[in-house]
This record gives sequence, structure tokens and C-alpha cells, in this order.
Amino acid sequence: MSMRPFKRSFWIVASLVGLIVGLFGVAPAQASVTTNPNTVMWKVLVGEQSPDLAIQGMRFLPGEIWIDQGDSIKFVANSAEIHTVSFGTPPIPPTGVDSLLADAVPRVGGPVFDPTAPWTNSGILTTQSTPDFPTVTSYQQKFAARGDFTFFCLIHGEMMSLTVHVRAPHTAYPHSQAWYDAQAGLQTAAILADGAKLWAATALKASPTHVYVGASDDLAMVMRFIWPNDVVPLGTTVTFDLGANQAVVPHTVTFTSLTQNGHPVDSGILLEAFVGGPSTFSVTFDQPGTWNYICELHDDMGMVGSVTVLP
Ligand SMILES: [Cu+2]
Repeated sequence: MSMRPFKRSFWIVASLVGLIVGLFGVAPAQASVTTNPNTVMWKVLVGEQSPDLAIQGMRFLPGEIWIDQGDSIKFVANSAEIHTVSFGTPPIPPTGVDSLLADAVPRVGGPVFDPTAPWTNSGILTTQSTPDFPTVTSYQQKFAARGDFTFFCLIHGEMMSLTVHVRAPHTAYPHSQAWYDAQAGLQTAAILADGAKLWAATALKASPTHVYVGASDDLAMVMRFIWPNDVVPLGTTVTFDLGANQAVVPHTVTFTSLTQNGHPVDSGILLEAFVGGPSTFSVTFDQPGTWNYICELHDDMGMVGSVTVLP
């Protein structure tokens, strides 16, 4: 699939509502800094996805972890969907795609977490790099300060957060990495099941003339057209509808070869009505043939479809 320069940028709009709600409720905890010889390295997964990339989760796993002063955490990208590990208040107020990218892309802070810094950021974590902006696959922080620290994903806002409890050196751990990993496995299964349920429920509402453009709640996103391959008679109007999204997830309906009145048939960015964008797009098919279309933001996750128009 082609990658256009603007491509994933708009994806980031997904977070704006959650972000604006979420950012300002998180206050840095009190911290005391000492040194100790501990070198335990913990692992936190960032994002979840189904093997076909259709379902994308919005969680850190675990979402809460107890470590000792001097320990480190390695955050590992676990999905094609982009995420960040962030703490504090972004330097640029996130009012749009450009400002959000300007905050999300640069890594801010050193290898040792400083809770007194106004802003700490991992850069954009994803398993699937893009030429559109720099990304990373992992991020490491050493915790030299004691306290309770809540990190969040700048892309998905407060619904995706991680609380790190940093306790005195040699405090007994309540859980092992194996326990967290086992929990992460269960939670991933629950997230993917939630996405599958959402997908199935949306499919029940869909028809060849009413195609849902993705589906989402605060846990999972379905990066698919539902249903993606339709057959209709000539002259049929098909409506593409964003209405199965509870989270703000932008998509496009972009036909790859169909033109009407000399113009490519392309919805542009569709957003839910409450963020001010159009949430449906209708096309009346006046030419027989099979017309392929893609979501320009998520085609690399397999979000593509076709309408076959019978003569
Ligand atoms: Cu999409």
C-alpha cells in the first residue's frame, strides 16, 4: 500500500478528546531520590492486536506495577497502532494533529525517570514503522525516585494509563514478571474478545448498502470495513458510516480507481459528528465493475474493501 506523507498524522486525531479530558487530572507524585544497587528490569507491553491486525487494543499491560527504587522498566511496542509512554504536561497544548505530533514524536528526558520534569516522553512506539515520522520499538526508564507515577499514552489519552509504584529498595514485590505476563495474556484475550464482539454486533447492523467504517469502544478498535466486500445492482447508493465508533477514531473511504465527474471518489477524513467532522459518506454507483477502496489511515492494517456493481 502507498504511504502518503500525511497518512498517519490524522490517525492521531483519535486521541484528542480523550487527551484533553485526561491530561490535566494527572499530578506528579511526591518523590525522594536516593541510589541503590537494585537492577531488576521489568517489562510492560504497549498496545495489543489480533494476528491479522484488525483489532487494536488501547492498554498498557500491566496497567499497574509495583517495583523497587533502582529498578527499570522496558516498555515494548506490541501493536501496529501507535502509542506513547508519557508523563506530565506536553509542552505544546494539544489542540490539533500538528501539535500532537510535535509532542508525541520527540523523546524527552534521559534514561533515568525524573518526576520533577514537566514533561517526559518515549517518542512514538509501534511495531510497524512509517516513513511519515520517526518511531521506536522500545523505551527504557530507570526509577531512582520513590513514589506513585501515572504515565499515559498521548495518542489515546487517559483511557490508556499505567501507574508505577516505586517503593523502598528491597521491598518484597507483590507480583513477579511471570504473574504480570500471565495477567497480560488474560487481558489481551479480553481486549481481543471485546473487539470481536463489537465487530460481530456491528456486522449484524450492516448491509450491502450500509457499510460501517470501523468500530470502537474505550478498550478496542476494529480497523475494518464492516462488511468489506459488497455486491449491488447498478444505480445503488451505498452509505459508509462511522457510527459504530464510541472512541474518536478517524478513517477515510478512498476509492483507488473509481472516478465520478472527473474526480476520484474519496471521503477525506471522516470523524464523528461530535468532533465536528462528517460521520457518513455516500456513493451512488453509476458504473458496473469491481471498485476497490481503502482507509488511507489504516490500509496497512488491512482496512480495505470493494463494491462490485452488477450491470
Ligand atoms: Cu481507518
